[in-house]
Amino acid sequence: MNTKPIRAFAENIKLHPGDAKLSLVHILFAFGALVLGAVAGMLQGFVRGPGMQLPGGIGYYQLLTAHGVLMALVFTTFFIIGFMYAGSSYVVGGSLLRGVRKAGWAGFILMAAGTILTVIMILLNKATVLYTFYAPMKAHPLFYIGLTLVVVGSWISGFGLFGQYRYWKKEHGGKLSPLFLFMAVVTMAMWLIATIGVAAEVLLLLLPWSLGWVPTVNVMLSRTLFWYFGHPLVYFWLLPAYMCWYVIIPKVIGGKIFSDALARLSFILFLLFSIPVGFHHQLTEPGISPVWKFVQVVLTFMVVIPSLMTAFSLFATFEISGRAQGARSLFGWLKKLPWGDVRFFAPFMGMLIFIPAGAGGIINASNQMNQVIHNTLWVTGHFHLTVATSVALTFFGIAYWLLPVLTGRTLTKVMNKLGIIQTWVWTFGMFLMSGAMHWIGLSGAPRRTAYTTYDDHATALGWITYEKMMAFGGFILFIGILILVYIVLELTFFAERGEEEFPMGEVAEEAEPTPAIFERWKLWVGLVIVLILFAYTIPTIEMLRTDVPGSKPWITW
Ligand code: HAS
Repeated sequence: MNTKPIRAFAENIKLHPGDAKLSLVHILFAFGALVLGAVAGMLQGFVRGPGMQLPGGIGYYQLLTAHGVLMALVFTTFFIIGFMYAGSSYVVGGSLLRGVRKAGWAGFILMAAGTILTVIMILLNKATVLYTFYAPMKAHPLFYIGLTLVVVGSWISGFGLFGQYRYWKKEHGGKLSPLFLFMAVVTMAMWLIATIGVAAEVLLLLLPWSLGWVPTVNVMLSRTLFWYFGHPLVYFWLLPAYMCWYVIIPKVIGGKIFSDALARLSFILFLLFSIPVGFHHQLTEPGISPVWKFVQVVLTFMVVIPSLMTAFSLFATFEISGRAQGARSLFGWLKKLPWGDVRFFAPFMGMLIFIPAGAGGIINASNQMNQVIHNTLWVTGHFHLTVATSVALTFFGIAYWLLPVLTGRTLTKVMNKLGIIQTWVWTFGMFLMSGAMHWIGLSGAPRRTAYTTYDDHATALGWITYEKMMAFGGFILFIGILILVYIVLELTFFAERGEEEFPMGEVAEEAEPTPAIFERWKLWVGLVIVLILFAYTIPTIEMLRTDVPGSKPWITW
């Protein structure tokens, strides 16, 4: 059976003040984490140079841990949940159920408490284990407990969104759900299934070992559980950016969503294929048979497909909207895009950068080429393009209109202009930093390594110019953060009062109806479980059965 997507939302939907407040605290907390993480990031860039020392005995790896945890785990998770709660409230008419709002608050409090605990442990130098917290490096138990609270909090928020979705379906006699809400449910479902891996890692392996209850840890199994979670984690960052690209951007450019069905299909494909692929982060590790690595590499190439579908859909949206506005020539529609509107420009730069960033991902996933780039700065360059540019610029672009919506203010012309400058600064800084990382990564410069010239080895000496370029890029990015903070404060507390549009896109009249099968959750979740069992059961049994000695804890800092 096919069903018609929602073609238009009611005029002037205003968010319930409780929903606006809930979303606002998430977004502001996210930006607070971003600022702290950025300070750590800039400082660690500077210690990549001869004779550079950090004050107060702060270690490079301690900064790197703070930077990774605050940026990759805290900034993203809080922003994503804040955005999804606001958008879901809008598409259900402006008010979430009271129980859902309460779940949102409970989730926020747990996540905030967990973050504070985790950050305290890092600042006390008791958890310098980087954001991947690889065993056998051992952190203080409170670090793991803090991270557990963050995950449990996010589950509660996710259950809130599931509850809202179920209620909407019941109220509307099973009709096709709003696209935004559907996407939020897929994102949180993927997150829930993925975080079971990291919860198992922490609760069954790391915490008992860190508390001294067991003497050793199965390193291979702990890493495997981490990457079972770690790869879908990157799609947990990406999918909310895609929500903006699919649903928000069409409205901002004065067009319509090209195809509701295509958008839903791409999200379902992410749900299916983003989890059983963690081995592509472990291609060089022993203890996993090459057959299972190969299987997961094949599945990795499956997860590229929904991104290619997204690219197609975006080009179609841009072209159709440009032609509807009078563009005639082959590329004339490009001129019709609202280049002066930061709500479009910042996410657009994110999309543009995602073309080389995604190509880099495909290189990483190719078994042979992975042997060249694994554990080098190339990988650091890759994720600064994907998450720190494509995703981050999209989140900044969202914040520029969402903050005024939540605070009852407007995105003034001056702030819009400053946002465009901020986007250029960010893109330029990242171009320098990430470009240098990619380049020296290819000649073997290792990642996760403090500055060293390896006894003045000629190859390592050749990296120095690029390391300076990385530091300079990092400094420019910090300027980008300062501009961003100014805009965020202005839009939250000082900008002119007024009504800012919530740019929620509507589906094009000529789009095909959407097959109802996309909302058959038992089918999709069942298939996800089958794929996960297929990709992980035998290798996990091998890891448990082989006579692995296990490792005692190491504190390397
Ligand atoms: Fe990745 C490592 C493979 C995407 C993040 N990745 C990482 C790490 C992070 C990360 C954080 O296979 C390091 C983890 C660590 O600490 O060790 N990655 C991929 C592949 C993809 C990919 C195949 N990664 C991402 C995304 C991330 C992210 C997205 C964050 C958000 N990655 C890997 C592999 C490794 C890895 C290996 C391990 C390396 C190692 O050995 O350690 C794919 O999903 C990419 C598909 C993307 C595309 C691009 C589509 C383009 C679009 C834009 C359209 C543009 C438009 C603009 C419309 C095919 C959608 C219009 C333009 C006009 C001019 C009009």
